[in-house]
Amino acid sequence: MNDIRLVVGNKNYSSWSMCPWLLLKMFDLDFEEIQIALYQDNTAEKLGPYSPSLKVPVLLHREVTVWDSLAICEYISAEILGDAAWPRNRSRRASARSASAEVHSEFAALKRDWPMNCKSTVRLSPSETVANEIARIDAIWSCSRHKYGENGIYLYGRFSIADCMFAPIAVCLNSYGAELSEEAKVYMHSLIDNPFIQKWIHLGRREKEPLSIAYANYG
Ligand SMILES: N[C@@H](CCC(=O)N[C@@H](CS)C(=O)NCC(=O)O)C(=O)O
Repeated sequence: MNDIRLVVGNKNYSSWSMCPWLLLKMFDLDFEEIQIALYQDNTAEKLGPYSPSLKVPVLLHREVTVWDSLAICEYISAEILGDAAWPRNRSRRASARSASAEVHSEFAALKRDWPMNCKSTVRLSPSETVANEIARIDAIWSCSRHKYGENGIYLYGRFSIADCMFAPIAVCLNSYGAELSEEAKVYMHSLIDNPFIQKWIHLGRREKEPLSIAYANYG
């Protein structure tokens, strides 16, 4: 059995699963992926043995279980990568941590109204609340790129956990056609063009499970 196992949901719409999956891929860590289809009659039964929250993602590393996307990314960085998944510099690191936590705790309207759906081809007009959230994301992206991005194409130059946390948001903003500043658009495309994100989208589009009622509006 592989030392590192990651339990994920459907690639088509499990946005949180994408974050640690991308981190493991970007740092070339060998892991076993256990995929469980969400929103099926037997989903809870299948998740039960792995996930205390009955949600995905979950990381199983030797005897350790970690659930929740950001905690998993933190764990991988600290325990497996020798801290390499955060910027080294203290102020960059503080900014990257704050932005990652903000993805986790904010943007409720965007997550509800513009859920990730790799198959979607519809364009959406944002409500005022969603537009305000997109403007905040644009500001984080533009400001971080401007202030910290000189050494690469990612938010803090070198790839970090912050990019993992924003990856599903980039997929949503790209597929639903969000209006962004030039600087934010360039960063969004750096994520969308990432070969692992391309792979995730490609695999998501091939999945056959029906969309849940929650996502039916966007099917
Ligand atoms: N805060 C959690 C959220 C996890 C979450 O909501 N996962 C969704 C899939 S993206 C899930 O498992 N949903 C199943 C359900 O709600 O029954 C994280 O960041 O991992």
